Amino acid sequence: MKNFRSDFLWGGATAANQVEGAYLEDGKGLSVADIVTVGSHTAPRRISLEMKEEYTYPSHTAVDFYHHYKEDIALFAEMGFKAYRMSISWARIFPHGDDAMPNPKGIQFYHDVFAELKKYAIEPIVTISHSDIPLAVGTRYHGWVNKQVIDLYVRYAVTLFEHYKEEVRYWIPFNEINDMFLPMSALGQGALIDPEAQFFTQQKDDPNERFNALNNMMIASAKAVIRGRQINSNFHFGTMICHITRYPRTCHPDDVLLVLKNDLFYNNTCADVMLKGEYPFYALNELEKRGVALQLNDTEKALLKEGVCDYYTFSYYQSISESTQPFSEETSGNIMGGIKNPYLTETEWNWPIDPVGLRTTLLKVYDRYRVPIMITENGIGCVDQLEADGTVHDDYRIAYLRDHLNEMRKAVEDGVDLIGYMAWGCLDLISVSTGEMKKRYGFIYVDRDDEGNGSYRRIKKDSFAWYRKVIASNGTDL
Ligand code: BGP
Repeated sequence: MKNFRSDFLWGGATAANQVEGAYLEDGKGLSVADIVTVGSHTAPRRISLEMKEEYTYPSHTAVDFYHHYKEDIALFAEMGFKAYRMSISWARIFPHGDDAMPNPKGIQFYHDVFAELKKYAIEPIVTISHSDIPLAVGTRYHGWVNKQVIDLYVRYAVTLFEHYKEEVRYWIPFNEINDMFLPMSALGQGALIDPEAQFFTQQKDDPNERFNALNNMMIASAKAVIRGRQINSNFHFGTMICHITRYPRTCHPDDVLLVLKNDLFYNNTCADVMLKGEYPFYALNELEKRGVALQLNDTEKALLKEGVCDYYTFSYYQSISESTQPFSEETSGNIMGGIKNPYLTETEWNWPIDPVGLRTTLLKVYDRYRVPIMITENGIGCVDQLEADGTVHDDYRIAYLRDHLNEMRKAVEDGVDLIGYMAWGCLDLISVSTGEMKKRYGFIYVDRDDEGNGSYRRIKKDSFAWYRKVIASNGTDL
């Protein structure tokens, strides 16, 4: 029976704007993430260009990884991490995106982080852009809709490749690039900056602009991949897809067709471009139907063909159910929700819990792309209780992860070439959808609340020892 490969990359994942804090320290510029206020389950986050005092901006302090990275990485090492997925803050390297020179203190910070990881033989997996572009790229250039931003990004990426070519092998050009399929996420990617907007709610949207912004991001990725391989032929580049596994709510043929069409469009388009080098027929037709005129010339088409990634990564939190018929009960989810699935339970934030869906996804994705796969995000956001004796009993998190790892193991037995698993938010961090701190994912509790108060002390949850045992047994002891 097949088991996880002996060099399986067990680890965890975070993103700069959700952990680092120090938002203006050592020359960092403002990022789009720095102008988004805290929200809640019911109140959406706001974009506020003016930095109003009455608002809390969670990224400004986050969980202060910037000053705690040594302690945090030591804790990752104690769990036995083989890899750590992190992102680099573009605005720490180029504070305005178009600065004449990179910021030396920003460059140094990541050298220091990589050196610390190396001490413990932890492989860095680096996301170049995780919903975090310099604000000036949004305000001066109107973000990714402007083709000049392709060059700014490539310059930024090449700067990283040159500086970190001895320290980093695994790169991910963009986090969840297909989030751009949804208007609400275009803001996070800096595709447009609308000061009136509320984050993660439907705002005025121009699909032509949005899909062209996405197209520019994929051209930028291809160009960066080509340049990166020239700098170090051992670099690996991964696409990162927000994979929403979809089920027909009924077996009515119309529901089956609906799910197939949405799967082709939302899940496959970006992965096809970034792994096969061209848009799939379905997406091209669909975009045309939606009035999108893709600005993609023959030179750019050739770049997409040449600059393909070599491994597939995705985030998986839940599945959604869809139907052409009306159903009243709905669920939430990562980026999008669906209709309530009577066979699944849900998290406190109403995200369906579906471990089998992970196996289904792995089989489907491997069958389509036949490249090594890495799960770069998976986990459960919960309100954790810090007990008076300094313990956190998160058995619900252990249960969620155990069930998912079990299905992941079965997918390996099925023959899927899986190379790694990064638990999302291995260290408690700021939630993207709500900006809240109380929605926690970590094995490590951070003492900080939604107003930014707290000692920032790190505390091991029960899941910490559990994950250490999982890694020590290479996934056989769940
Ligand atoms: C993904 C993002 C992550 C992360 C995760 C959990 O879409 O890539 O950055 O935040 O979702 O979502 P949330 O923080 O809203 O619970």
